[in-house]
Amino acid sequence: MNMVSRNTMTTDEFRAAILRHLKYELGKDASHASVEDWRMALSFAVRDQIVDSWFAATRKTYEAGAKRVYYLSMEFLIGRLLEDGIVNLRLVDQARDALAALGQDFDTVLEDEPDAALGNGGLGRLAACFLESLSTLGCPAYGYGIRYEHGLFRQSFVDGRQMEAPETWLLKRHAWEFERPESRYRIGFGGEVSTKGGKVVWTPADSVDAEAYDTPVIGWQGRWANTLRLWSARASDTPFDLDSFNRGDFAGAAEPEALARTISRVLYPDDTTDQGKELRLKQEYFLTGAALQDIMRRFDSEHDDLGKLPSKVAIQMNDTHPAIAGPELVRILHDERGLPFDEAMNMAQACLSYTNHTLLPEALESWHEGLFGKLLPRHLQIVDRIDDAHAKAHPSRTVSARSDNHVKMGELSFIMAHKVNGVSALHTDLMKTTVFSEFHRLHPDRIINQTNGVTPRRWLLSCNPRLSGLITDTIGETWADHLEELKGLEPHVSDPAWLEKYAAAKRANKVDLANWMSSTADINVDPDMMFDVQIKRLHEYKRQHLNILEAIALWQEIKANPSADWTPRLKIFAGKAAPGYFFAKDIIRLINDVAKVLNADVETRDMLQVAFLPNYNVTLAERLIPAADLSEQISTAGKEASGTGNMKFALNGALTVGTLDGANVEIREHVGAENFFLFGMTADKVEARRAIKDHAAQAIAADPRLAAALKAIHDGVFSPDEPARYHNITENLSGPDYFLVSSDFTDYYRAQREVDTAFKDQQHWMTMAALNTARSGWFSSDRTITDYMAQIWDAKSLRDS
Ligand code: 8GP
Repeated sequence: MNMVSRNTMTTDEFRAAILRHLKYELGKDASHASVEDWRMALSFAVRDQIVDSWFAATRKTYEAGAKRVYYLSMEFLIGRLLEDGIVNLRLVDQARDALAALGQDFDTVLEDEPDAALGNGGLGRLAACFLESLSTLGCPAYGYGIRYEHGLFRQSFVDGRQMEAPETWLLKRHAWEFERPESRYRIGFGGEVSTKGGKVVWTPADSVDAEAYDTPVIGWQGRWANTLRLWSARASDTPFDLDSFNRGDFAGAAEPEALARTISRVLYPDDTTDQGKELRLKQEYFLTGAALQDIMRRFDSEHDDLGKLPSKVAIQMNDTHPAIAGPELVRILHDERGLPFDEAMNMAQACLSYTNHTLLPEALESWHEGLFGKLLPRHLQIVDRIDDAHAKAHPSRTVSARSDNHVKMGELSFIMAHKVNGVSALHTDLMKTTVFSEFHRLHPDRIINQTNGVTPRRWLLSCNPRLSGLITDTIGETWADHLEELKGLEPHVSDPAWLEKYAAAKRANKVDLANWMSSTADINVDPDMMFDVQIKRLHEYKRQHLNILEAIALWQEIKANPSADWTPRLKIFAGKAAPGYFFAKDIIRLINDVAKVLNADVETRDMLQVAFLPNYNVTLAERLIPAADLSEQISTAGKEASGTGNMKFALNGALTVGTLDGANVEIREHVGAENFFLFGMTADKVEARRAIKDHAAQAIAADPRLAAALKAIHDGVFSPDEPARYHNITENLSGPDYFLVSSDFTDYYRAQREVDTAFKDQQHWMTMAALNTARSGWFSSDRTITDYMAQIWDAKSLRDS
């Protein structure tokens, strides 16, 4: 079998494969097939190609007795998979031509696929990029997650307000998963802990079963494929209560199954709200317990000597959500396999590592011992023993995994991991000096940095065919998995003819986006305006409100001086607010209200417009990023752990206006300070600024533009029917203003005017944009994963063996 490249399949062969699936799998005749039928038939034809690589990779891994990486994550934001598969198999031309020969439009068929939103944001999308890079690099790996029936909610706007509806990606047929009824594990909750014959025995009171669904993850050129294994909850015993049914209680009869299924029904919207705490902890143990049973079963099928576990198994905890893996693995090794406790703890630690994704205090998980002990009584005992053992080994320590009657999952993860990593250089430094300073003192070698990355296959090759084509024409095609080769573009940047092609690709992407917005969202814009884009979860620390304040101030300025030489700009926003995060929802509504007023203003609308696109997801990001001129990365310094959208934008030739936060710092170092619009206070200044009484009032007093913008919001200029609608926002920004929006406004406004001036010189702007592309190769997730393999997992590539 040819493992190098799959693009040898001819269009005719491909067409025949599609028709075969349409007929025999879907039972449809071409004359009666719907778009969904065509999408499924195409997907099956692609899937056939993937399965061959998948089996070959599994065989190789067994033959080599190789170490596997297990990536445990509550979120995998995978988005659509069909185009990804086609691109990675290098079948784009064949697929497009085969469908055309069958009278179908390739893009329409791709559009039919639901976007699998099994994650909230950055952490989940990173997990998806990592899986793709693991496959591209040929590192044997599994992703373990939950097969949520409902992913992140669907967002719409009514009168500018966010509405949430369940997301139903499984309502349409899904071609990518294989149900594995034989891989089913019992997951216990509650019950008693007793001692029998000197052994501790946990007898759970309740249980559900976890059933596996496997999705193959194909790497670049189809050379390797790993597995994303998602668990679905089922009733353990009788899913259906026949007695109740026979009594006529039909709802009661179905209850056991319905209750069990609750666990995998919905993605938790975030961890800043209190609702559903118990369900969330159940989900975490459900995922982790199932994954660990599966890992141990696979290990046992290959090895007799338990001592080999750390050399065959690397388990990555994606944030603290799967942190119960520590005590669970100790429980398996000590209670079930009979290792002495200390040995079990050491062995578990040698297998486990932990990534921290946020320093926000409200996102650091901690469970009340009452709840924890009720659901996981044996684990609570084990956590106490782990913590005691750590205390004994480090008598000087002042921090513990058990305090205030809580189990602290960050501390627990730290103790149980042999490596703990942050996701950008700045974030890792801050971990060492803030949340984990005490543990860092005790374990100075444990914290390491692994700056995030993004997969260039999805985030350049697939989403931006025009730019990819130009790159391939210029430097050949090997850049797609050696992204540093983009450096080879640099000498061409000074060639006006080449730069013109670069600019033409960007402009064509903008025209596409403008057409799409006008047909789907009734937003009509001139593609020559600057497309200024902020797309990410709504959060005060990400400061979408700073961006909209700047829009208001600019609007007022244009109105005061309409004949000046303004740089026309469209500000695009997209992003979801957690359903219980009311302040963030108010910011969305404010942006929509401001958009209404500005876009209707005939005096200014040629110079400034605002659009908030609903239902941000991976697919929308793929549409927006290639068309962006300006990337807004404006978080309060010290708050954004890394960001990955910032990398996607730079790679696709958008210039960044940003603070020195997260990976912005490293992006600026790579692309060059002169190709980045910097503003704002640095992380080390933030605390001092916050300590100044009246910091916001002082900033407002010093900047009449800021004062006027806030006053307009306060006076109801954007909410004339309800002038007080946004007083909570204006009061916040002129009072506590924890995220220092007011304090950073003046410098932000200045940086934006610099952006305006720079954009006027298109030749120079495009030079800067192209240099961003040429110098962003380091931000490939292939680089990140290569470093995890060497520095954390001790895992090897089998791709070329
Ligand atoms: C995010 C960080 O906010 C972002 O800076 C980073 O790029 C990304 O992780 C990947 O490392 N964090 C989360 O998404 C996060 O903490 N999510 C939990 C609330 C679910």
